[in-house]
Amino acid sequence: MRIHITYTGGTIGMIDSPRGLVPGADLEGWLAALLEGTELADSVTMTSLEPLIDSSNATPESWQAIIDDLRAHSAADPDRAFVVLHGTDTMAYTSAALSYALTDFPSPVVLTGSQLPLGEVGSDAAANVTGALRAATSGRLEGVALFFGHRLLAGNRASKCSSWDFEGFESPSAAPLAVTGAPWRWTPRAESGQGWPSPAPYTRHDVVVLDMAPGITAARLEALLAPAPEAVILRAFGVGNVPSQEPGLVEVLQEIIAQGTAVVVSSQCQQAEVLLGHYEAGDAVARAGAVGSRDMTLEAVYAKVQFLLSQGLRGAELAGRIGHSIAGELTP
Ligand code: ASN
Repeated sequence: MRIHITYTGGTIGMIDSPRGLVPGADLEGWLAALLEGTELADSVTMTSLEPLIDSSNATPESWQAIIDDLRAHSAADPDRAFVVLHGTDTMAYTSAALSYALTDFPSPVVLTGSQLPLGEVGSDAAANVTGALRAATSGRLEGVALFFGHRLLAGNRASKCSSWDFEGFESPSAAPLAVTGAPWRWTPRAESGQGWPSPAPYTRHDVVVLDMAPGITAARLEALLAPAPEAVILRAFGVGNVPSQEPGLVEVLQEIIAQGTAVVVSSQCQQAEVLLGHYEAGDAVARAGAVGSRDMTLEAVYAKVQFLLSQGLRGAELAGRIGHSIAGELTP
């Protein structure tokens, strides 16, 4: 099977510089050596996106550049499988973003990267790239996934959980799609989505992610939300609780919702089921028109809000779509 690799940057292809790690390794040469003598030796093509970036510099436009590359190569050869090499810092945002925009894509897409550059002894780069290639060509995968450490995770259920561990990603609310071994153990994916045919391209929208903390005042929240963004993701406590006894705090949210800003309440718990009516502390924001993010990761919610804004949805219409699965990003 032929495979196309979209190389976007990240530690995997970085080298030392006086300013710290920067892209610059001979990734193509390394990959050719890695695959020499295997059945994949002559089946891989690669695009290096310009410029190669540390993924902390990624934006919705970067997500779109990957999507454009995938679609261009799929149009040329629909039987291909696809791997995206990406920095780990925002890989879970990108994998979620790709999952919404590629529900009509005919081939599986697997993202991976590494904690150590490919040139370092003991690097996790080779294991992750070969694992991603194996997953992409397995014939058992649909949609967008993320391979890291020893696990294949649904792309819109994954979250970076460690800045150093070779098992750097978790899927807190969904079982891994596969675990490596001899043989790999596969678990059928439980969730599916409604899909989104012919999505408009990602464009960058003004979305604020805001953490609640004990003692936050209405004045501070108001200042953080001025001028009003297009959408707010409020990282609240537990099942989505917001301080309800802080004078004026919920009113600030009511006010921006009334002005047309969508407010999505998520949780600071990595594993959460956001249920806004469960406590009085969450009910007030729900009555104001905020919606809960259910069991989506922050990365999945953020990318979903950017996706829906890019499709032209705003305010209550956007909020109303948050609880509906596009690509299996939440448990129904
Ligand atoms: N800063 C790097 C990146 O996200 C981290 C990594 O790839 N391990 O591009």
